[in-house]
Amino acid sequence: MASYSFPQPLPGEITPKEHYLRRRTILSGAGLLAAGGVAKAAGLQTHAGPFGTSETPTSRDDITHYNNFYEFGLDKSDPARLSGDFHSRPWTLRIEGAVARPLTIDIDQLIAAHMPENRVYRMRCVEAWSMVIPWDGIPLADILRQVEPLGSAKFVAFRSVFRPDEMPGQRGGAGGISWPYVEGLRLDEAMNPLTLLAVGLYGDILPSQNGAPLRLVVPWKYGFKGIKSVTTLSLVETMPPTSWNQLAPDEYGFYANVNPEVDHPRWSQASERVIGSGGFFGEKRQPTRMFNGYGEQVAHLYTGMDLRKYY
Ligand SMILES: Nc1nc2c(c(=O)[nH]1)N[C@H]1C(S)=C(S)[C@@H](COP(=O)(O)O)O[C@H]1N2
Ligand SMILES: [Mo]
Repeated sequence: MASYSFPQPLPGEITPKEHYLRRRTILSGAGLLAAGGVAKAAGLQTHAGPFGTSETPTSRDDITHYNNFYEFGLDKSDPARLSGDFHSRPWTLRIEGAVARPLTIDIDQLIAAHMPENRVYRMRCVEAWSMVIPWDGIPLADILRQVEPLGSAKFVAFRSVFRPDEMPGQRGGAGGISWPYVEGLRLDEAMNPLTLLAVGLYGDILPSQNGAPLRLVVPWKYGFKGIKSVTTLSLVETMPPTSWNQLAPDEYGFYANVNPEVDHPRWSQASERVIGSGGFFGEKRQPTRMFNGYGEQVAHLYTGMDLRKYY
């Protein structure tokens, strides 16, 4: 496999370009560019949702500068630094497969049809760190109901975008992942009220490094299930392949439920590093909770399953 490398932008280029792209995204997102008018709103129109947490959200700066998004590189700082060429608008989402009403829809039409709601969720990466993230998103169940899954549909397969011209990590063998990144959920997991398609963060349009223009959020599972920059959902009959499972099946399962009792083969999952809690004595560690603390809402999905076998 080719060694992984990417071009480095000059430091002076980064900020102005990001600002420009970000501004353009917001304007077109609000449908204001064509009119040539004055921008009235920079944020998303959202409403309060039924789920939240009392924990203090991680800072916007940490959420947008400590990322895993291998399409832009392996380092946590790469997605923020190297996503300046990525265009998240216009964007078409396609929902197909075993559904009565397949759907092809522009992201901003989707947002207009389902006003995003605020969901503050804990996020636990399989690498044993965590954040608390104020997403704005659309419950996946609302969109799936609209396409009317057929009785034969048992899983949802998700696919990310493939744009090596805009995503430097896709031009090399970043981490050995074969592009595009793919993920999957059982249909009942996808329909659970906690499962969200996020389109915003802190009330603003989702930044590229967090998976613009829409990414999956499944808060009781390890972060890698939260596939970014999704283009296609396909309702299927059999368990779909998932990127991390294909790469290292002994380390990353299809289910990937947060579980402090089932260690990763190379490290413990009993506790987690809390990003942004760092003071003089370093970041705080806290115990990891079963299903990331969402057991009341999701434990019933796994009744009778051996969670050591189905990790
Ligand atoms: N397409 C794609 N989606 C992805 C990844 C990726 O590399 N590519 N990384 C995953 C991992 S490992 C994590 S922890 C989360 C990180 O999301 P965040 O950067 O918004 O916190 O995104 C997930 N979704
Ligand atoms: Mo992760």
